[in-house]
Amino acid sequence: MEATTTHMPLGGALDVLNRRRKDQVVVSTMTTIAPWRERDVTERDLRCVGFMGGASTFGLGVALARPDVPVWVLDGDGSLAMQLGSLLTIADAAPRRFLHVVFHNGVYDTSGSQPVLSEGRMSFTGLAEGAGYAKAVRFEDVESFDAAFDELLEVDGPVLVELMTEPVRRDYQKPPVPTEQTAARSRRTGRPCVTRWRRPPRASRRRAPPAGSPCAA
Ligand SMILES: Cc1ncc(C[n+]2csc(CCOP(=O)(O)OP(=O)(O)O)c2C)c(N)n1
Ligand SMILES: [Mg+2]
Repeated sequence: MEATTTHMPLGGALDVLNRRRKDQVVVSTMTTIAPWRERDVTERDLRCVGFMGGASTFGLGVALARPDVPVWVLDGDGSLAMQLGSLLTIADAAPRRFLHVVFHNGVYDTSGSQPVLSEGRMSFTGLAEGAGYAKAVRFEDVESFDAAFDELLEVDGPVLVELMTEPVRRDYQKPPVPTEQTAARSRRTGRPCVTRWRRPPRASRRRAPPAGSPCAA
């Protein structure tokens, strides 16, 4: 029988981390940035924005500069997939107090929920073990992650934790599939096959005009 994977909510996973948070430097990226910021923000919270795949080596730089400070990296699966070599770099440097948390939601959630390559077949735990991490563990529910977490913090790193999480932006509007009409036009003209789509209005654009503005009702 085929084993099915269950997925935990992102918020529940972040709560487990936040409850143990002390003096660690935490590098967040992608869909973890906003919800982590809503929790306890300190001057030790660093954000890796846009630089896809850079969070883990950014964290490694901090760990090498300050071996006395524990570093947690909250990484995206698509991001890590883009920079798999960073696993070797981190394993080779072997920072002792380094926790690499990969949020394995199966998609490039931030950019529109496209599936990550080889989803359902690959394992970041396997990749990290193969690269030479001291320990790598996968969790599918908040409770088992919570129960194992304190012990993991005692392990000499680098440690990778792969959290099977639910994507958060299921409502993202994807561009429509080209219609037969646009495909035929493309074949006729040799121009790219593009179907126009309208971006949903930004919340800021929907805001009511300020009182006194000629546009105010
Ligand atoms: C080098 C590079 N390529 C593409 C992008 C565009 N981009 C921004 S976020 C993102 C998806 C990130 O996916 P993942 O790391 O899985 O994080 P999630 O959004 O699922 O939390 C992409 C493709 C980028 N920022 N940098
Ligand atoms: Mg992802």
